[in-house]
Amino acid sequence: MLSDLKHWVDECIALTAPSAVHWCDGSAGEYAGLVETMLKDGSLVSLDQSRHPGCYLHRSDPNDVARTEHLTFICTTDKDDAGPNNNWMSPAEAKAKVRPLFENAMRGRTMYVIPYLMGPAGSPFSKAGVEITDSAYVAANMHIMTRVGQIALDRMQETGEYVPGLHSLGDLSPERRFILHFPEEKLIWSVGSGYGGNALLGKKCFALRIASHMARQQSWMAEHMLIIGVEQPSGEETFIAAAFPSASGKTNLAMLVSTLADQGYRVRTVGDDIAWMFIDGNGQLRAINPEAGFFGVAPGTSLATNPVAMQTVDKNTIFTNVAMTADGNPWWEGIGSPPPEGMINWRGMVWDRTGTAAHPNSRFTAPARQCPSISPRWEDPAGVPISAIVFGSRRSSLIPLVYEAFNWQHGVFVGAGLGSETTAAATGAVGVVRRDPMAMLPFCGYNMGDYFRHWLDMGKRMKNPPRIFRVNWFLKDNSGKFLWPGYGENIRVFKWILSRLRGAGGAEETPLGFMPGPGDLDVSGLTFQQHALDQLFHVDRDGWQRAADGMEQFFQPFGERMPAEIWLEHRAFRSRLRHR
Ligand code: GTP
Ligand code: SPV
Ligand code: MN
Repeated sequence: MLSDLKHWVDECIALTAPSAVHWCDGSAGEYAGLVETMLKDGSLVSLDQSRHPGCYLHRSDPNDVARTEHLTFICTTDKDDAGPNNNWMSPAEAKAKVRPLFENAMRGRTMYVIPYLMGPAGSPFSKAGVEITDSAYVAANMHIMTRVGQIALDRMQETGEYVPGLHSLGDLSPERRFILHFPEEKLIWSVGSGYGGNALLGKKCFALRIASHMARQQSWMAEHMLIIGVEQPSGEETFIAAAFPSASGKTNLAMLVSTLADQGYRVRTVGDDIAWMFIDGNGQLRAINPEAGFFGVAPGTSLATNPVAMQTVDKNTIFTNVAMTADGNPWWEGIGSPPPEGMINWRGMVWDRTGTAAHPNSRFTAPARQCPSISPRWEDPAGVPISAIVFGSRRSSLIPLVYEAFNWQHGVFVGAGLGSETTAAATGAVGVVRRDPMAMLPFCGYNMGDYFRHWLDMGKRMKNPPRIFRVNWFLKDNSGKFLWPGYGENIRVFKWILSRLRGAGGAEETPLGFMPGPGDLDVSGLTFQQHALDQLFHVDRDGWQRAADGMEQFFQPFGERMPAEIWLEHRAFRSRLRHR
């Protein structure tokens, strides 16, 4: 196995011609060396070490600040296997086109070879990858986001398997940027970007796109989901997985500080972005967090909205594209303090107060183990049992605060029809509603018709499939203000969800699903106008018919690959909207 790895690395050396090769061992000393290298070459700036020990700022190229979905490809032999949800090139065409961009790309640069493990040590569900990169920033981030070194080599030796990923910054030009996935040979090529999901290949490329393809073949699931444990007054802990599109609330929900703590409701963090889920011998769905850190959105994070994240990023954190105060502290819009004089913006220039000081997609990379709400079970090799799946998204109108699907098949339809307003996490327009099934549109490594089929099949293989819920924290009133306070108050919605799981929670049947009736949602202590509550649970039948049109338009191109069950649910939904 390791000779196979050596062979691939030698090939990459011949192709990219680095001036030095460094095999990463994942040690603290190695991380310190990476930081030192970057401080010297200016790609990291040291923040105030007395207030933020071990914290640094990286400013990426202004053309390289978010995932670039239009430059991301699934390269399968048959175009239909990638599906209408993906950009496609044949493997041969992709390699012919992109290989020249790797030729001598590392000349004068150090090549880092990073063996990494996705998932906890000792878990049968964890998987190894190797990323080759010419970016010290990527290597340092991989140290935080994954488990690097011998632990990964051991796994490769045991299983004879790893997912290779070749990455080069290239010249950072979007004209010569490609993020390529070869699911048939489980290979990743990424060139021309040093940012987040484009460059940290363990994350979206492996743990979602390649892993989703493997998961379908091997009957498990790789999903864009957070994982939390919710404790209720009895002391019992219920684990829930929740899918929200990029920059739409996963990290915040994963770190929720309950406003109902005095009633005994509390949340613990297992993961904030990705869930790998498996059916155990008893037919129970279980989830692990394949990551070891958080790559979270900075703007909007404050002591009021997410105190847990604020504490998590106090130390040992790499900030990317945030602003910096004159005294060397990180700053972003929504941090909770007014912008001080002399601020340096994310471009590294004195901020003249035009535009935002921090980039809207500025982020922090922090180790999960230093998160105050981290669950004692976050590295449980057996994973945690999942009792409910929640789909959420960012919609300023139409979608009520919460409802429950009638059953698994209906829930799969609810997830498949998910629409969300686009965010700054990917380049392109922001605030445009698009279909983003299961929050996986940018991340499903194969035809989504087959993906819906896989969801339906997985439900049949489980003894008690998790109940499925839909939430929306982002409804706005006519003046553009959020109707729901969100953040820590979202625990109220989870209190209702838990009561539904126990068979105790009241609900009314609506065309959408089961919704809390009057008095079923605990809003005690919140100052709410009745009409605001009415809006949070309003079912706009005409608006939903138009949404059903949008789903139809999205589903149609999948043709034969679209499961009949989804169309059946679609017709039943339309009919409920007309009649009930
Ligand atoms: P990715 O890391 O891109 O996958 O995003 P994410 O889903 O983890 O999103 P995150 O939790 O970082 O939230 C993104 C933005 O939504 C932040 O600016 C938050 O402040 C905001 N947000 C999160 N939860 C809520 C909420 O309950 N209400 C409102 N109004 N805003 C929220
Ligand atoms: C997302 O966009 O969903 C992220 C950030 O979690 S990135 O790693 O850049 O994909
Ligand atoms: Mn994400």
